[in-house]
Amino acid sequence: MTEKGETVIALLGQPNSGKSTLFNALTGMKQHVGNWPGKTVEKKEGNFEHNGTHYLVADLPGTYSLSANSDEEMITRDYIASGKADVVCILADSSQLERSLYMLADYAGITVPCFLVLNMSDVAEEMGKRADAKGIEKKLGIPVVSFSAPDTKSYDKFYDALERAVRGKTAVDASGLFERYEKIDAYGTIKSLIPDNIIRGYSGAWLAAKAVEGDEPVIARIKAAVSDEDKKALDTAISSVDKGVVITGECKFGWIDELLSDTAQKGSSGVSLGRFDRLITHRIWGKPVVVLIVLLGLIASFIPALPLMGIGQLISNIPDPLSEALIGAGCPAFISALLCDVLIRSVSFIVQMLGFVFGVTLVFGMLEEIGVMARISYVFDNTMARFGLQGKSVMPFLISFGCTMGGAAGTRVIDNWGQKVLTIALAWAVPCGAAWAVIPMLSTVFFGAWMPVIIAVILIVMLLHMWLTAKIFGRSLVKAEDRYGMIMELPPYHRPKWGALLRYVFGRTKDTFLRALKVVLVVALAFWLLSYTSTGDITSSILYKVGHFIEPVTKLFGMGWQTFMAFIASSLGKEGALGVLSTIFTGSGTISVGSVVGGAAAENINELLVANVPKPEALALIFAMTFNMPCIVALAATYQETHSVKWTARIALYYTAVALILAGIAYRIGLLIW
Ligand SMILES: Nc1nc2c(ncn2[C@@H]2O[C@H](COP(=O)(O)OP(=O)(O)OP(=O)(O)O)[C@@H](O)[C@H]2O)c(=O)[nH]1
Ligand SMILES: [Mg+2]
Repeated sequence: MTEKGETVIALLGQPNSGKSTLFNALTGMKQHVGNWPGKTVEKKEGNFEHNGTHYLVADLPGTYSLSANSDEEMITRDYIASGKADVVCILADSSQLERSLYMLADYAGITVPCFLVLNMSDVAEEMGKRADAKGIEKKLGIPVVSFSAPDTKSYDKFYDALERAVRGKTAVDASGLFERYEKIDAYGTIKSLIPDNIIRGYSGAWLAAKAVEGDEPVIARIKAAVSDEDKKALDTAISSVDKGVVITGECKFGWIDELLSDTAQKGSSGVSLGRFDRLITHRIWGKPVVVLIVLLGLIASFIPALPLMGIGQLISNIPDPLSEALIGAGCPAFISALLCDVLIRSVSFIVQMLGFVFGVTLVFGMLEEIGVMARISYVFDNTMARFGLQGKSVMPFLISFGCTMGGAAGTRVIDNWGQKVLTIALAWAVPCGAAWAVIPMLSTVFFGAWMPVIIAVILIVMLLHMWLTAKIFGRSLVKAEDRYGMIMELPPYHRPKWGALLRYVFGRTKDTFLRALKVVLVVALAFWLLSYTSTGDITSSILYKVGHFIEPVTKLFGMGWQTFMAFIASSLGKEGALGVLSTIFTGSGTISVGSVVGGAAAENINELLVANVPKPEALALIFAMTFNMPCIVALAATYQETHSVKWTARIALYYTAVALILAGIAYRIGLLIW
């Protein structure tokens, strides 16, 4: 119970059992959900109310058991021992019940009240598997529900089980399991040496089983509570056990089998290798097929972009007539320029890019939900090992297509610090959601139908960049003996849940819109102010003076001062570049350099850009922006995950330098073409 009187529920379950899906449905929050294990890496809390009771629910990182193998498992165990949770909701995946009930077996002996949710009942049903929740409930003595977390209509069952568990303070009846433990020689001795209640919520039976498994933190706690003599007896008993984890594991699986013997139908086998799995795990065809899927996915992402690009272009036609009308109506030039040149043009840009964000999130969200992303990571496990990384590193890369910050945070499942830093360093090279919004749009503006070619080249450069970065940093970060692959398990396929997926995609698009609006407006406003002069002569503005001063240097990288300013702004967030472009190149009003540079009577911002920025320079800008550091937030996340100022700064400087070099190369190639 919290100070505010909320009842606290902890969600416990193996990775990918649906904890975050349940959490989101209960709280209305937006935790990352996807069909691969290890998404939630940090405890998240949220609130909800039901029948007048206020609840606080904690979404814990998924763990396979409650042993002390990893940070996540320790977080989970400590949370339960902290006494914060009034009730623990244990989730199991009904489509692979035998395996996923292992968590329940490992929980047995903990006295914090609990209930069991047999999630993914729809997936199980499709496989012909059926579990008798009532029968299991009778055997376990705790409330058991069988349901499907994305199906919000079926939540009555869930709330009912929750209330019964809280009211009845229900604990698992695991006598059958303990009987099996009793047959282990050392177990009885160890259990008799453990005083009562040394860790809140953990029974002597649970602690003894963990001690048999050789669980160091538990053994240390027991030793701290007993006499020297008992300590010696304990050591003798523990050292007499060989492969304790295997022995208790057999007890747990035996108990689960017995539990399910007359309460569950097995159905077809769980994770069978489908035709698709055989294809992508093929020695020769696997990788090309996977690369093709990603490329097709990207191309498909552009389809929803087209209508929004059209709308954005229409919006960009508003400022000119509007500012004329405003000035005609006696509105001060400053205000009219602020409204038309900063606000409306920024919105026009943002609407044009949102279509891409929507498309990429939808297509890749769907692939992730189905389980394709997990398979991609599986296919590249060996390749990753060659770069000194783990198969687990692939997911942060793929997440980085959406958001580099998410990618950096996702590296928390990588237990080796050097591999983690290297993964983040490489993830920076992956163009993020904001880049996918800005780059295709600018490429279309400048190069029309050639946009897909530019995107393809960017993807190839990205791979080369990652390869080079791994070569440069890999040696000092990852020792040769750590260069092994670590295969991620293949989750069963899921049919995408369209409702939840669309909610997620619209949510993401909305978040991006708001973020972009903020970044673009702030940057546009700042640069507009810097370029504002009362006389209307841009050459006397601060921006122009600074720009001209540095231009000899920026020219080396193929960029004039205006585009270079856009590059600088893109370090804050890729959308920032749009803010700069829209301010510096706007055609109306007094502050325009558009007419100064190009003299073109252009109608909207896109035409102004084309009139004022030569194609080679545009290409330079596109490469500079794409491979620039992703954004300020990604920089902060990198520091947070690496805990190293040195490495964060090193990566940031390296990326800035590489971006500029790539821009210089792109410019020179552009000169040869145009
Ligand atoms: N068909 C179906 N899919 C589900 C159900 N519950 C969850 N999912 C899907 O299963 C996948 C895993 O769900 P998550 O909620 O992310 O699982 P989690 O337990 O939080 O996973 P980690 O954070 O990685 O430990 C997602 O693709 C969900 O959309 C269900 O009842 N039926
Ligand atoms: Mg989760």
